[in-house]
Amino acid sequence: MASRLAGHALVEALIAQGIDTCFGVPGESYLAVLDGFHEHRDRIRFVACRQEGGAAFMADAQGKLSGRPGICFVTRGPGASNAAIGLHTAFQDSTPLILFVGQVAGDQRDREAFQEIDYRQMFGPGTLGMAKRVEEVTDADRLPEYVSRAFHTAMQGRPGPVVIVLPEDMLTTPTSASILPRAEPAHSWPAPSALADARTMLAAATNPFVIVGGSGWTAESCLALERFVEAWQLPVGCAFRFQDTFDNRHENYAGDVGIGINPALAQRIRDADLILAIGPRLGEMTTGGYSLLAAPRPEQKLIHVHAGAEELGRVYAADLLIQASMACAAPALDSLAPPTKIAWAGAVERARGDYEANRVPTTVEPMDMAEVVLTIERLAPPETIYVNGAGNFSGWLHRFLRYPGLRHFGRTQLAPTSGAMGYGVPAAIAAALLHPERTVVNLAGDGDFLMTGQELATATGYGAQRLISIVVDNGTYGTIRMHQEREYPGRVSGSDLFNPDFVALAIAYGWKAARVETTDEFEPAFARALANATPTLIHIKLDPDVSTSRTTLTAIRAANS
Ligand SMILES: Cc1ncc(C[n+]2csc(CCOP(=O)(O)OP(=O)(O)O)c2C)c(N)n1
Repeated sequence: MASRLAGHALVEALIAQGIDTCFGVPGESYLAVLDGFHEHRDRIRFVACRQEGGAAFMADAQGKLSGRPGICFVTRGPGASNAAIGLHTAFQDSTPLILFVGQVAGDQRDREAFQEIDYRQMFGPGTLGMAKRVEEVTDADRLPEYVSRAFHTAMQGRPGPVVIVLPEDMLTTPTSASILPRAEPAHSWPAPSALADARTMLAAATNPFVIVGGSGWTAESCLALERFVEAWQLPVGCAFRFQDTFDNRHENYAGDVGIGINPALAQRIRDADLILAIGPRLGEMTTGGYSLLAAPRPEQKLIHVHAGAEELGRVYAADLLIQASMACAAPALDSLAPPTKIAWAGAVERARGDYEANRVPTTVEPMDMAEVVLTIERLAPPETIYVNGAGNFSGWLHRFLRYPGLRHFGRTQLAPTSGAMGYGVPAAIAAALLHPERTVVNLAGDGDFLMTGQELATATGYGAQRLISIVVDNGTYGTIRMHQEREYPGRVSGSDLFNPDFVALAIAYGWKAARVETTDEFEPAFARALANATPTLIHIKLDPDVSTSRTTLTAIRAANS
């Protein structure tokens, strides 16, 4: 292998891993890598973002959409600090991601040199940390080894983020190291005895319920899941922010198990005698604050299937733990023959009835967010990718949108389990840049949107198309206002927002834009946005009293008085 700068070798290693797009903000600490991107510009592109938080969110979206690590490059101290939110989001979402951080040169090390940080300290790794692995490459000849390890680590077991630290002088060192082959994640199959136990427990149940989610699903495994729950007549809920794992239009789908859960579904889960959790890590939002499933020992029997050994038994002392990757778990479950008589016959229809009833909106004047979401679903192409950040506005998507299920079009939901505001704009832009053939719709709150709104420039600069960002402007950090009205009625503090003219702002960034103040105005505005080649922002004015899809601030105050 001919000698070249280690910075160039790193870009070659990424190309060998099948990466054609990286996100980042440049820094003088990794100029040799940027030069490598120039060298190989016909095979890989570096998308220069406006803030590292946005770049890291974009890489998270890339990881979610591809199932392989999303790639983010940032400079030392300030850049890495900005990127932390994306790393944390990828950790809580179990998204494969690799964050490359430029670092001071080796001969400056440990002096608190310009922008120097100890990234092993900063990012973990730890069980509550921000990264699965943090490594610093000091030997240019071993760079390919570190890249290969990072890809395996990010994808295997419970997927997650890995940080690789790149000292400046290492990147400018010539190396003739060979690039290692593309990393494919190792899969684990359920042990036959565990599978037999699962069948015994399921067959003995009277009222079982399935919760699916987490990373590592493939179209084939989702199809196998569908066959399994059909054969066993099992109702299925999707874990928080993994609502696209199972087709929401399927008759076995019972709803999303997360914030703002359908009360009837919550009751169904409490009443179940067996919960079969396939893939989710059963976090706080999916378990209703560890109350639907009491931690550490739930009332219901629990079978927990997860790819990461470290995740099994971490919160719940389950009755049966099965370590398997989702690509293998679902086909294995699909091989289990159901009993001839199903004790819970009719449960699917009852659960589906509750789900359908929950999708019937109560009319709200003058702007009905439920109608907005139903209109989006009616008009948008079936393979549309839906994106949201964090805030009460996202509840309308969870309740009213029917995600197709990733067996049809891969992932159609990009949303942060971590509840990171600002996720939506950059994640949507990444989706649009990576999948120009698909429509991308981002629903954002006014608070959420402006955390990363400057990335609109990235969308324009890199020619994003079929991208629609809808800003729900209620002039407040509405979620916080809701909590304030509950806990400290009438004492509004720190939650009011001053907003710019969102339409003018979007136009300034080269987007098209429209303002909508009544429900009727939304459909034509959205239809025009779908027809636009350029990205389009739709600014929705919403009365701040309309707090969630279920309640108003007035009702919360009344309940308090
Ligand atoms: C990065 C970040 N900062 C703060 C919060 C706390 N937080 C959760 S929701 C919320 C308000 C969201 O406001 P907005 O986007 O306007 O949506 P709304 O709740 O009004 O629908 C805040 C501040 C958070 N989740 N993430």
